Amino acid sequence: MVRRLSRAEVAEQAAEVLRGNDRGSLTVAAPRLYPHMWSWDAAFIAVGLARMSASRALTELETLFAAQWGNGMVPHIVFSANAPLYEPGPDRWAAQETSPYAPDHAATSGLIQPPVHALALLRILQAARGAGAAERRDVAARARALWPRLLSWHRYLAEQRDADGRGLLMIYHGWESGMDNSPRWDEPYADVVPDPGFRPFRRSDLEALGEQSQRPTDADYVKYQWLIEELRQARYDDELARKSLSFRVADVFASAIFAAANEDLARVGDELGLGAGDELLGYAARFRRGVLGTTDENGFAADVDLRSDRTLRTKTLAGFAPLLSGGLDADRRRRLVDLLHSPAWCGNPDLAYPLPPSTSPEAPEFDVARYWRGPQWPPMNLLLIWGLERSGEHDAADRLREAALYQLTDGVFAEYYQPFTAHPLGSRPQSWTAAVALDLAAG
Ligand code: 9WN
Repeated sequence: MVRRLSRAEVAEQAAEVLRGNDRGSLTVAAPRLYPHMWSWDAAFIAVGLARMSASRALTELETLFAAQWGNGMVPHIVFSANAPLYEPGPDRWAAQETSPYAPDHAATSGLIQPPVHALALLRILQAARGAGAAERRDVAARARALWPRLLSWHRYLAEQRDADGRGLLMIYHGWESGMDNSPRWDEPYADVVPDPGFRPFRRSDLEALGEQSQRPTDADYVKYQWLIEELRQARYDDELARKSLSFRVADVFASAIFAAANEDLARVGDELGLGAGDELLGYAARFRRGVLGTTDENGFAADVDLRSDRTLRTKTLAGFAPLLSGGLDADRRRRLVDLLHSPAWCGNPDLAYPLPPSTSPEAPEFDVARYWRGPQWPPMNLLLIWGLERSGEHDAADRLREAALYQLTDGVFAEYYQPFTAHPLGSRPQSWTAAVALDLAAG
């Protein structure tokens, strides 16, 4: 029998995890498997840290954005020195040698991850309201200094990742979605054919975790590594990448996050007395339309393979994207929330907790243990909770919040969970899981 922690114990132990993974000005995503800073992890971590200290939470975003590229891109990994081996490491990316935009003071990857950062910044400012006057003033001043970097990140995404203005972000790699081996990408990956002479590198992930059945397969990994090679050959140049890469997909979930992030960044800008509100709300509207344009009769959204222009209708939790971006009419929003509660998702009778699996148990690709192909991921629960709240679906948000917190009362803070047995999987303790636990426990 697992001993269940009280809400206060969850908060206490989660804070302990974040302190243990804190390296001063950044929190590593996980001590062994991911010993560096990851972009969207950092945003979730900041949301959790804000429950302890708004000032320290802001430091997390400052560290990430200090590694921003000259063209506004925020890299998906910022490498820390003297960390255990992680492949692909800085040598593989060779960012500084390859792109004029890469910063010279930080080693980074050359990909992006979903833009959750403005959602985090808004929450940091909200947390700062409860702090003393000196911290409040300090956080506001630093947020004002950071804000132009978020604006240039959003401009990069709108201009370079949606060059034709359809309101959907183009990604160059499954890693850019943050849902690496999700069935969302099976079809586009079928067209990725590594050069026969290409030598893939070490599976540091398997060495750290020792559990092959919970990670992407070797066949997946060769493609992941090959795409980095292609991107490096394109010199991380977006114009070239848009034409040449063998993986180019419109990511509907990241696009919905981006719509929400533009609204939140506009709100932060307003609060801090900064401009660009119209521009940001314009992006929000464009991406809201883009997401809605992919939906079916239930409001369930789809990705698009931009090389073949095929719509990718897989049953993954990315389909709930419109809850985040908004704009569904009341009928379809009702149907989408009903779908979320149906046996295909949270209402599945075999689930240990009524939380959305990353892939529907009714989908042929569903796998109980393998990474993004079935397990439940705490930060995704939080995103859906936020989406339901944004959509005015407060009862549904509360139900999800309660189940999400209960799952984390096992005190393990695992990367992901087996949906039928609630068994903790992947790396542990995982920082963003602890951060989500802290946020949920704070209520
Ligand atoms: C590749 C850090 C990251 C998360 C991703 C998750 C996983 C990396 C990996 O770990 O991706 O970026 O090595 O598998 O899929 O969402 O940000 O926690």
